[in-house]
Amino acid sequence: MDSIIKPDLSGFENTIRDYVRYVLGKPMTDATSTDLFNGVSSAVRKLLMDIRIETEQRYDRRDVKRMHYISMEFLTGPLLANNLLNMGIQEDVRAILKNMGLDLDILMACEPDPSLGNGGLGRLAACFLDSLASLDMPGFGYGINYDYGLFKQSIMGGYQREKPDYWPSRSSPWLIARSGEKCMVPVYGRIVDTEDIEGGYNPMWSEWKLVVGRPHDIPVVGYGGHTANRLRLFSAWASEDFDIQIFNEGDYFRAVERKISSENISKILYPSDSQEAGRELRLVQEYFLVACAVQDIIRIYLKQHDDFNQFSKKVAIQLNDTHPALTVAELMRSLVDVHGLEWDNAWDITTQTLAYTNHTLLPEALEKWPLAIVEKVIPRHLQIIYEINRRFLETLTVNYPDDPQRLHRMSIIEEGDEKQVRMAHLAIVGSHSVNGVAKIHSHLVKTGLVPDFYDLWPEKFNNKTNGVTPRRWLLSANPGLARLITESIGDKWIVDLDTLKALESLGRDPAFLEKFSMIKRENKVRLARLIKKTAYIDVDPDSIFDIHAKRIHEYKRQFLNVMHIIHGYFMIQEEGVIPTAPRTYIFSGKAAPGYFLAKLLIRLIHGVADVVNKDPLVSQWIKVAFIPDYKVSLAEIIIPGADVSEQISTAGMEASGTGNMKFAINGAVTMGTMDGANIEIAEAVGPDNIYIFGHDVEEIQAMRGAYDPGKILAQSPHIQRVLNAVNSPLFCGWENDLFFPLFDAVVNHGDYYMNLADFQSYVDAQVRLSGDYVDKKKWAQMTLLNTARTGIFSSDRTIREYAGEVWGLERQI
Ligand code: B1H
Repeated sequence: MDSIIKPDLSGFENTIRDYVRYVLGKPMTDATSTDLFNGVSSAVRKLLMDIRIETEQRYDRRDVKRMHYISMEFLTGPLLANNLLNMGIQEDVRAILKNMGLDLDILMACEPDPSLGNGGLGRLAACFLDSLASLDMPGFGYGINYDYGLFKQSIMGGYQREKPDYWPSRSSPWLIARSGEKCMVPVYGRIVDTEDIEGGYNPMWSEWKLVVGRPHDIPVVGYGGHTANRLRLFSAWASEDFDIQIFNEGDYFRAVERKISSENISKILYPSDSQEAGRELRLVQEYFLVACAVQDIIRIYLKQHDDFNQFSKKVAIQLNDTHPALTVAELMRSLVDVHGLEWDNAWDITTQTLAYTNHTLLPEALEKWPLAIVEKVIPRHLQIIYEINRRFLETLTVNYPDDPQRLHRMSIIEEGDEKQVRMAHLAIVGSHSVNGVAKIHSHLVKTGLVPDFYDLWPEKFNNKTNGVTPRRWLLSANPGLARLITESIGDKWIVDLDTLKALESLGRDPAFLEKFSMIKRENKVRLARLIKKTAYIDVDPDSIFDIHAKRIHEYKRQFLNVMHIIHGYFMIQEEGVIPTAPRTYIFSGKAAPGYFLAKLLIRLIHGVADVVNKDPLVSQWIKVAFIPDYKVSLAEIIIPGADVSEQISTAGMEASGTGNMKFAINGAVTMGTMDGANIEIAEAVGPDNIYIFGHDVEEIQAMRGAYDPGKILAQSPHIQRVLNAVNSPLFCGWENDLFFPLFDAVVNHGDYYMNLADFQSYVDAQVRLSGDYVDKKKWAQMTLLNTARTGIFSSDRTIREYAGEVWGLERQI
C-alpha cells in the first residue's frame, strides 16, 4: 500500500459554513447538530468527489475490467467516521471542528444508520466494497435505494415491536442523484407472436408498463484515499410518458394510482433473513434491480466499445445469492432482443461474465418462483428461461442418456402441482463460477445441495471464505485497541491484517497483556453504558460479557443459550452451586415480523431476564440483558465489549457467519459449534483458544431421522427442569402458557434444531470457560491470540481470492 494521500482541507470550514447558510438558509448560530452533521458530510463529500472523478478517469484511460456486485442488500451503516478514517483526515477534521466550537463525536452520533440490509449477507456486500476500494480495484455495487430500510425494533412488555425506518433516501448527504443516467424498465404486459420480414418467429413483448430507475450513487473511498468506487442504488419512479397518456384519457385517479404502484417497487426492504418472501412485489424488486444494473453495465461498456466481443474480458458480474439470478435471463434478453446477437454467442458471453455466490442451504431460503407469477411480471424472461432450460436439458441427455430422474432433478423448472422456476439452478447454469462462503459450506453445496451439478461441472465450484473489513471492525469500532496495535507493531495491519501475527510474541510481555486487558475493560464500560441506556439494566463490567448478537432464528439457537441460563439459575437457586465467575448474558437481534417462534423467543429472553435480574441471590452471578434494535452502529459498540462470542448454530446450518469473525478479531473468545467459518476460526486460533462443543455436521446428518429428543429428555433431570420451567408460569408474568409453543417445538415436534442433543456438551464447555476466565493471565493470552491469529478473516483476503480466481480483476493504482 502506498502512503496515504491526504486531501487538501483548506476550504473545509468554509464549505460547512456555506452549506448551512446557502443550502439550509440559516445563520450558523441557528444550526442544529443534524444540520452540522449534514454540513460536515457535504464538505467530506466534496473531497470524495475529487477522488471519485480521478478514479473514474484512471479506469477509463486504461479501459480496465470492472466487477459489478449485484445485491438486494447493502448494509453500510453510518459512513462519516469511515470516510474520514479511510481518507486519513479524522484527526484534522476533529481539529477544524474544535476550532469552530464543534465536537466531531456529537455530530457523528447524528448520522442515521442506512439499514438497507437484513444481516450478514448485506453487511458482507458492504465489507466487500470497502475492500475493493482499499485494494484499488474497479469493483462497484448495484442495489436498491429503499425508502424504508429494515424496521426499527423496540421492546414493549418484552415483545418486539416493529416501526418503519424511514431513512433520508432522497436527501442523505452521501447520495448523489444521477437523474441523467436513468434506466427504463419494462414490466408486466404480454407476448404477441408475430412473424418478422423473413417469416420467422418474432416474439413481441407488448403492453408493458414502464418503470424508471433513477440512480443514486454513494461514493466508496478506500483506505489510503487513492481510489473511490461507487455503490449505485436505484429508486423506482413512474414513467411520466406512460402516466401522461392515461392522464390525457381523463382518468386522473388511475394515473395517480399507477404512479403509486410503480414507486412502491423501491419502497421497502423485505425483512426476512434466510427466508424467502415469495411475494409478487419481491419478484418485481429483484427484476427491477437486475434490469437497471444490466442496462447501466452495458451502457458503461459501450462507452468504450462498439461491439460485444470484449464484453466478458471487461465485465465481471457477481450475483449475491439468487436474489439477482434473473440477471441470467435479462442479460440474454438484452444481448439477443435489444442488441441483436445470436443466441449461442450471447450465451457464451453471459456465462463467461456471471458468477454466483450461494449463502444458505436452508430449504426455506431457496428461491423458487411460481411460473404464473413470473409469466405475469416478466413474460419475455419466462420464454428465455424456457429456452435456456431446453438447451440445458438437451446437453444433459447427451451426458446422461439413461437417467431421466437426473434430468428432473436438475431442470430449471420444477414440475409438480405448481410449476416453479428454481432460481439456484438458473444461476448455476448461467454462471462460470459457483461458490460457497466457508469451507464446510462450499463442501455441503457440492455434496448436499446440488451434487448433480457438481458431477456435471466440478470445475465451476469453489470456496471463498467470507471476511470483514478491518477498517470498520477494528480501526473505527475499537480505537483503543487499534492504537495499541499500531504503537506496538506499526500500522501495516490496516491494509494487511495478517501482520497481526506479530502480536503473538507480545503475549509473553505482562505489561503489554495488561494494556490489552485494560482496553477490553474500557470497551466493556462503554458497552455497560449502552446497556443501561437502552435496556435500563445495570451490569458489572467485571463479569464475563457473553454476547449473542445476530438475527433471531431457530437455527442460530438463542434457545439453547436461554436453556443454559435457566440451568444456571436453578443450579444456584436449588443446588447452591455457584458459578466460578459472574456472567452477563447479552442478547441483541431482530426477528422477522412474521416469524412467530423467533418473536416468542425474544419474549422468553425478557421473561428470564426479569426473573433472574430481580432475584437477590442469582443476580449476583447472572444478569441477562437484551439490547434493542441491533444494527451496524450498535454492533460497533457491542462487539469490542465482548469476552465471549456465542456462535452456536446447529452444525451445517450457518453458511459462514461473519459476526464470529468480528468478535474474534476484537479479542472475544468463541463458544461455538463446528459450523460455518467457526471451523476455520478454530483452525486459525488453535484448539486451546476456542470452546468447541456439540455434534458436528456428520454426526448431525447421521442422527437425522433417528433423532429422539424424548430419549435425551427422559435421561436428563437437568433438561427436564429447564424445559418444565419454560412451560411453567415462572417466566410468563401474567400470561399463562405463554412459552408453550417453544417447549412444544422441542419436546413434541422433534427438536429440529437439536437443542437437546447439544445441551450437555454446551453446559460442560461453559463450565470450562468460566474456570479459564478467572485465570486472568491465561484468559488475556487467549484473547490476544484470537486477535493475533484471525488476520485471514479480513475481507481484503476474500476479495483478493475472488479477484484472482473468479473475476480476473486487477489492482489499478
Ligand atoms: C445469509 C441469507 C438471506 N444467507 C434470504 N442467506 C434473504 C436469504 O431477504 N431474503 O430473502 C436474505 C438473506 N443471508 C447469510 O449470509 C448466512 O446466513 C450467513 O451465514 C453468512 O455469513 C452471510 C454472508 O455470506
